[in-house]
Amino acid sequence: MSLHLISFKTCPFVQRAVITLKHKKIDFDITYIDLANPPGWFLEISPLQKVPVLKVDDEILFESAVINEYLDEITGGELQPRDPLARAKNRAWIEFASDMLGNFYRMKMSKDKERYDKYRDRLVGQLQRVEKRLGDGPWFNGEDFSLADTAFAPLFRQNSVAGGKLSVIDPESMPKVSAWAERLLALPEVRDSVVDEFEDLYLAAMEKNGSYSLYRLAA
Ligand SMILES: N[C@@H](CCC(=O)N[C@@H](CS)C(=O)NCC(=O)O)C(=O)O
Repeated sequence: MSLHLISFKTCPFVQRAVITLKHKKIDFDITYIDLANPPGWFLEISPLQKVPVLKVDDEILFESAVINEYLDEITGGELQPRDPLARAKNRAWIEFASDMLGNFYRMKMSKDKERYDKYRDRLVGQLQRVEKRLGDGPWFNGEDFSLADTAFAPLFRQNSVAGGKLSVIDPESMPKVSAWAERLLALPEVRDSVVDEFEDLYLAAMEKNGSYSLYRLAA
């Protein structure tokens, strides 16, 4: 069976799949597209016109959470809890992380303080909720590394750009989130889940958009 991931270099949703693939040491090919100028073949195969898309031989899978569950299921399935309720809750938190990624994107691309503050406040509220949900770790569900960890890790990678100068995680008030994020960022599968030029591309997109948080960084 051949697995071929269609990616955009700074997309955190694709990054979730790359982390899972690398964590499970699954062979895959990757093709990067430009979302500002998507090729016709991509628009043809991607029902929502979004990445990630995973080609499994000639079949098409889309949606990062679905792709990750599939990758896990074909390789032993240990990244989802066995108990149905625990598994459902894990899926719900993965959806929560997707909402956070949306707020993170809107925050980083905000052109003015008002909009920036609005999404930052939402994100901080969500991080505080995660703080209450976390136990003693080391992972989201305690001892067992799971798809919730691979789903949240891209958020923490984005939060760590520019040496953490744009971080919204306050270690004092969010000690568990902070420690969990550091632990995830230290994993080789997370470290190697982005291209070498990730930070340059990420910051360039913010600059092109007139991002308020970059302006704060320069001030
Ligand atoms: N719910 C989707 C979200 C994927 C998504 O938003 N991808 C973005 C890039 S990070 C995209 O392809 N955007 C293109 C568009 O919206 O036109 C998932 O989890 O896979």
